Amino acid sequence: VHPSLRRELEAVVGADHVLTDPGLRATYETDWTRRWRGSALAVVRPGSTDEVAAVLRLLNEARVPVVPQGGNTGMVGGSVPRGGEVVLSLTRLREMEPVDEAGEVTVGAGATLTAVQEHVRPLGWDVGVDLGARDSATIGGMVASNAGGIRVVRNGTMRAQVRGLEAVLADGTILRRLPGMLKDNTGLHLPSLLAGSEGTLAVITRVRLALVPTLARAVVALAGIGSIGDAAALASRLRRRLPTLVAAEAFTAEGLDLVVHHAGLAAPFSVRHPAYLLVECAGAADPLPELADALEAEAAGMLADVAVGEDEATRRRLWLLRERLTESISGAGIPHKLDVGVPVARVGELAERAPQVVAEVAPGAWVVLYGHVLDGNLHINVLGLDPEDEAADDAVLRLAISLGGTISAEHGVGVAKTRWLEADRGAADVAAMRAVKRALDPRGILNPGVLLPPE
Ligand code: FAD
Ligand code: S2G
Ligand code: ZN
Repeated sequence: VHPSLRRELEAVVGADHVLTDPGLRATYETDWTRRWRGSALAVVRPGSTDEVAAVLRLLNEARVPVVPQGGNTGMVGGSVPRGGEVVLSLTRLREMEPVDEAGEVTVGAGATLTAVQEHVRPLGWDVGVDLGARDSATIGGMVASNAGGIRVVRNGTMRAQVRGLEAVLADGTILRRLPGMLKDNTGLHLPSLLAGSEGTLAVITRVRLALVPTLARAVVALAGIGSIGDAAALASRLRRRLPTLVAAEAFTAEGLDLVVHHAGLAAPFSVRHPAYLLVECAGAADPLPELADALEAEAAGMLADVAVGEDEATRRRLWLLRERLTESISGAGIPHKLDVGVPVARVGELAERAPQVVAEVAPGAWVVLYGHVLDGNLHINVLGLDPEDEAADDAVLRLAISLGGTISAEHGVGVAKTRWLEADRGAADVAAMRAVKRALDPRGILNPGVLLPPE
């Protein structure tokens, strides 16, 4: 980085927070899946909203591109440099305000999900979104990528949790509407616009979250089932009966094999079933009786083996079989992770056909399927591919589009899926997105190459 620019950056954030040494930059330059990496001009770590504004003003003036970064747990290569950008790490913006008894809290963009959970749960509140990366994923990154996770069927995605935001535009302008209201009809809604913008429209510095009440009683059931499609169909019928349903996840036997092997967890049953359905019910009273009745009434011979967890430890042990899939797959190689969505009624067809379309173009590859079935969201992870070979990605993403679905249900577009954005959203939508991008970041310094394909 040019010495004068470096001196100006150091004058804003302090020399300790402008990293140019390759060794110090390294952890900021490779994504979690290890599929994307690039060398940053520098890593800059502002300690306040005003410092973010001053840094962006400098970089916008110098036309230096910026990659905003939170916990760097994103799955689509959007949080790491492609080469020559400044990585703007928001992890120092961690402060959390006292919880408002109306069930809201304002936190810094760099606060991790776990930190916020620990901050609000003792007061009887919880964050509506939960996901396996909770210890590293930051609230700012979760808003920017509109994270989904394991509670969407009950609480919606991250966009639905955001009551107010503070963010900084490329030229250093600070936008702030933090008190936030559930109903606020005063023109364009900033939180909706920035949620899912993946660091391309503004840098989020503070978030006001609407919280959900903690539910005193919970039960988890894990069952062997014939297929992912059966799991989706049964979960839909359970949702109709069970207002206490908060999660419905499914995964295949191949995934369980990896978790047992890599995470060293015990298989839940002596028999290896083709697929598994995990559901969680939670409420003020014990939800087990109604779950048992619903399974009795709706499962009609579809389930083989059922394990039930009532106490915290058993529930956690059952969840780990699902939550350890991501790291277990990464233990087996560098996966091409295709997080796609289809209408729930077509989840079965997607699960059937995805391995077939992959086999046609990549005979040596193998597929691990799992996901949030009631969100219509499967994570089609393909292993055994050359990182540069995107034939399997193309086949799966086009399959999702052909089923009336989306090329990204929760992880976003990043750099991974820009090639398919127009095939999914159409030229008109992409043009409209470009118009908004040009308006808010006219010099195009915010995360170039992410979300919108190069013109
Ligand atoms: P990063 O990875 O640092 O960045 C993500 C994107 O947001 C990038 O484009 C970046 O430029 C931008 N960004 C980051 N911070 C800011 C900011 N303050 N302002 C503006 N832009 C910003 N995701 C799900 O949706 N559901 C899941 O169930 C799920 N499970 C996961 C499980 C594991 C084990 C792992 C490793 C990841 C999982 N993820 C999941 C993916 C990831 O955790 C989410 O995408 C999360 O929202 C990323 O947060 P982060 O702070 O790590 O963001
Ligand atoms: C999950 C994590 C990323 C992946 O575990 O729900 O979102 O595809 C995923 O493994
Ligand atoms: Zn997921």
